[in-house]
Amino acid sequence: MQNKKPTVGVIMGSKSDWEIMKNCCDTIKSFGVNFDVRVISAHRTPKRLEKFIKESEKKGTKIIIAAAGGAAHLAGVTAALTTIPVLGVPIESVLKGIDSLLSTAQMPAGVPVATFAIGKAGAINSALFAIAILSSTYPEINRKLKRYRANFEKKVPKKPF
Ligand code: RP5
Repeated sequence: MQNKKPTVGVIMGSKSDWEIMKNCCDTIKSFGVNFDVRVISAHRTPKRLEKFIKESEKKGTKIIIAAAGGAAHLAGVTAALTTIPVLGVPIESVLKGIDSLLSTAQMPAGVPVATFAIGKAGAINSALFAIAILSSTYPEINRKLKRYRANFEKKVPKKPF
């Protein structure tokens, strides 16, 4: 049983990714979980990435969500630098995010990145997956996740008309 409130790191390659990643942060927030959100690029700000990972390890961040578009290295490089689990969100790009998806998902064996759908669905699901990971150790988060799922039952109509 852990008492300290957990933190999820949320990083994205550019400020332009925020419109999508806001959905991720809003979802984490709705479960009352702390998050630490930054713009960090694997190729534009590699030193910032190293510093962020060192800080995250020091403060006990449980999961890092990394979003990037195009030749999306951010999640993979992050996973290479830490053993904190990394969840990757491919951001839509000039190739409609297929490049981002493959760059994030196709990690060679040894350094995994759990990869989600392109765009908004992936942003939300990465947050919900982080919540699911945390719910095995934090009963209060588990209760909230069960409530969230139960709401689907109430919201989805039984008939289409
Ligand atoms: C990636 O390049 C970012 O994650 C973003 O999705 C994409 C475009 O970045 P900007 O040119 O909009 O800054 O590194």
